Amino acid sequence: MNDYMENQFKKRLKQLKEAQCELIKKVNRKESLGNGVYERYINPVLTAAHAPLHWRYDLNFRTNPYLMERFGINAVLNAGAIKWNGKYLLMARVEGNDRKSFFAVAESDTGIDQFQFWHTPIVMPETENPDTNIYDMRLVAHEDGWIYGLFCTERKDPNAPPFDQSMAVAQCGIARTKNMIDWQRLPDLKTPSPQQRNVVLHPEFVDGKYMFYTRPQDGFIEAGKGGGIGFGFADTMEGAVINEEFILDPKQYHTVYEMKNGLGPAPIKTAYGWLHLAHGVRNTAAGLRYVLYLFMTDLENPGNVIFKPGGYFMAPEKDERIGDVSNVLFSNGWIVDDFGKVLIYYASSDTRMHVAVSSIDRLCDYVMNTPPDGLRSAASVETILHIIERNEAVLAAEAPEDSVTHLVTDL
Ligand code: M1P
Repeated sequence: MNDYMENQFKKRLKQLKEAQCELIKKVNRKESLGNGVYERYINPVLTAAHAPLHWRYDLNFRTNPYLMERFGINAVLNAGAIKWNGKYLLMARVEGNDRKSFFAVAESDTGIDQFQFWHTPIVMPETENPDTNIYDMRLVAHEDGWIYGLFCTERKDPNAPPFDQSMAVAQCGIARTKNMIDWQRLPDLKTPSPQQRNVVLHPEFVDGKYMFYTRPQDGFIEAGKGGGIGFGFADTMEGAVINEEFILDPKQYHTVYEMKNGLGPAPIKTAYGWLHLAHGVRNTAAGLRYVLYLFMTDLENPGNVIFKPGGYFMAPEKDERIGDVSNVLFSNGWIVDDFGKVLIYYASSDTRMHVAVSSIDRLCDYVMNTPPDGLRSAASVETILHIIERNEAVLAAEAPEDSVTHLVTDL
């Protein structure tokens, strides 16, 4: 009987190893026809199934004869990203079946596939006020020489009445490293707002100070009177304090960021301005819908928005729509690669990670030339009429047999 069980154990272990190896080695492919702004890659780049077997299973026959999972992983999402020593690294939010998230680095040679987790998760030191949950790290190689990780630290609200076990407080945790392995925890960011999430560090000093993008919020879920994406300055990272927050990108009625918004990764410096990726949230009968949008701020004054296309840049599609929190795209990591290529890492429905590819040129073109939100239906029609008018000469010059548009126009 024992021999039989041991053989079953070995067989199952072999199958588990083969399945994971096949998943990790899978080559990814670009979608054939994107929208011209970016192309999505077809397979998710990181999932719960990528979590190493030695994190999840006791691999000893004597203590785990059924080879059952001892620590389940529920989801891998919202990853920060950085290119480090020629490798593409994702600092993933790994969420266990117990709902607690932690950070773990997955590495790839290509940036678009074959991501593999490092041997152990990140051991993140705590402050004197221990974190209940940590998630959504933004990685920033700051010009001061450190790599900073800013993330959300969540703790139970000390004022929660006993009947409410869900009241929490979100704040910005800060840690830094020089090698991506050993992290030095710094005091949490202090701001005038009751709660903070989606805080991002600007990669350069501004007038000799550290600049932070913030998202002031009244409660754990509701941004409330916290008006949108804000910013503020601190003198030091070793006990960072923002005394005043300014709103740079307000939430606005009847837009994709009507309910709340938050900055994604740290902005990219381009010849025209700082390129920002953010998420916008609106409410629907089916719950909150999270989409991604872009805007650009002034090079000299990064708190001043100079271009902002209307609507979303990316929204959940096909399988991306479904997951633990459905109808959500969220991004907190992108990498500028050689020749101006940009790898945009995003999570779908709080469940898995994907990548889309674009370039600095294309993203700047998109941000600078996409019409802004006219905020009324009539303004949208006016925008389309203007595009048609500009196309008339092009349409007139086309041979009818070459043009689908002509067929439609002729009907
Ligand atoms: O569930 C969607 C997202 O909700 C939060 O984002 P925000 O603070 O903007 O509402 C975060 O908890 C994020 O992790 C999550 O993906």
